[in-house]
Amino acid sequence: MNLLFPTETFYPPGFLYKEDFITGEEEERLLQLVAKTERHPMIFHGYEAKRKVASYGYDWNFEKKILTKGEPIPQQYLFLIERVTNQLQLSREFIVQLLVTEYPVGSVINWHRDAPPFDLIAGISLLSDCTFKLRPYDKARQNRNSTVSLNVKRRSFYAMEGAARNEWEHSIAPVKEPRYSITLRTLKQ
Ligand SMILES: O=C(O)CCC(=O)C(=O)O
Repeated sequence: MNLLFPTETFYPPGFLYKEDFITGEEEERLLQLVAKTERHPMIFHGYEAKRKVASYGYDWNFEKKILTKGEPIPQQYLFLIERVTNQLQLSREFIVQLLVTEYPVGSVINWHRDAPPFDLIAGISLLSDCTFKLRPYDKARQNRNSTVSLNVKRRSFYAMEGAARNEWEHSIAPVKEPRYSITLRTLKQ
């Protein structure tokens, strides 16, 4: 279709997206770090998901609905945390969790809002792109046109706060190639 005026991608208020947030070399460094990290199957609302995770700092247990404090965030992730906090104009001490997620081919993350104790969520994508979807959390606001579907690229960064985090939910469609993500979170005050 040849549009006279290019259409701008709509992002829900509070959603930020930046491509090429890290270089190929930095991505490689992070993938090597992730490869050395022990990842365990994600249990989400009673089901073992296909994806695997490793959590540092605070962790939300979806089964027991409690926040626990685990291993500190390894120093090797500091450059990434600083890049994210500089981007968001936030002091780096506010980042209380770093979650590594491995998505084997075909794995998904179903519609959800983030865990209750966390506030801002930032995600860095590694190795492959994914289809990232957002839709209003309130069922009454959901309709045929209310789902926003984005091609979130490898090496990109997204952040969700405010309405995008609280009034919208998100999901990732089955990945066509292995994907990793690093998710950083702040705590609600
Ligand atoms: O992999 C991603 O980018 C999304 C992660 C996510 O939604 C979550 O951990 O709750």
